[in-house]
Amino acid sequence: MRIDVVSIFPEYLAPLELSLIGKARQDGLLELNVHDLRTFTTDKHRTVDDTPYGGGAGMVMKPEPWAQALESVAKPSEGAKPVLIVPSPAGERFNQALAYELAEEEQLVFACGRYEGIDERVIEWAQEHFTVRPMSLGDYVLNGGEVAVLAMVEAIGRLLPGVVGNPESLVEESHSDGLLEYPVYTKPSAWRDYDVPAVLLSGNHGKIAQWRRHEQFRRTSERRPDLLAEFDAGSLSRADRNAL
Ligand code: 6GU
Repeated sequence: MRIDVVSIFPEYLAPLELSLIGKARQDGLLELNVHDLRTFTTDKHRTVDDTPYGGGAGMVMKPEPWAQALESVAKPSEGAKPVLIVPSPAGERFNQALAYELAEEEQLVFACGRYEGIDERVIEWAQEHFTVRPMSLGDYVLNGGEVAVLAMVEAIGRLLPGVVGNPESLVEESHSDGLLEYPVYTKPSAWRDYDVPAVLLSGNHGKIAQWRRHEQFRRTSERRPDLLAEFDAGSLSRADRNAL
């Protein structure tokens, strides 16, 4: 996969050189390029923003630097349009299902807006060259798209083949099956006034699996009842019904 990020703060993306994603880049599993939007301006002051038509607070990002930047990074392969992700609190909610879907793409381009956002005509124009996906992390406001890109690139990048050493760790994690993950424990079995649940020390693997499934449902209904409402009851196995 190839990922291009366009931002006026390229240094904000430096953490993508670290840890799992940094290693994936070094290993050639992921090609990731960060571009400074200002290099696509043509005026002396390298202007990227201006006042909003219709009035109001704040500044809006000018369209032409964005068009220059996006045209320069787009690498359509075999006629397939790259996906342009525009981080915005006004976007579609990003989730694990979308991470899996986007992990299948040849190229992702992230357009990090700042200020009050990017001139809307860029979003319309970009549809000629990209599949455009405005995306939000959740219902709160960040100062710009950069932090959201860190989150989305990590969520997508770890799903690429070879990035996570043991692919089994992707199976039994929160959201992989629409439920939250069960709680985990390690040694010592007695710690301060707290004991590890006895079933986990029993060696009974059927009982352990049932307990873990039950904890997944319990946690999900307590913390994220919205997920449980979406959970497809039709897909419940006999073991799930026993765990409920
Ligand atoms: Cl993707 N961008 C911004 N600016 N704020 C957000 C967000 C994205 N997701 C939640 N808040």
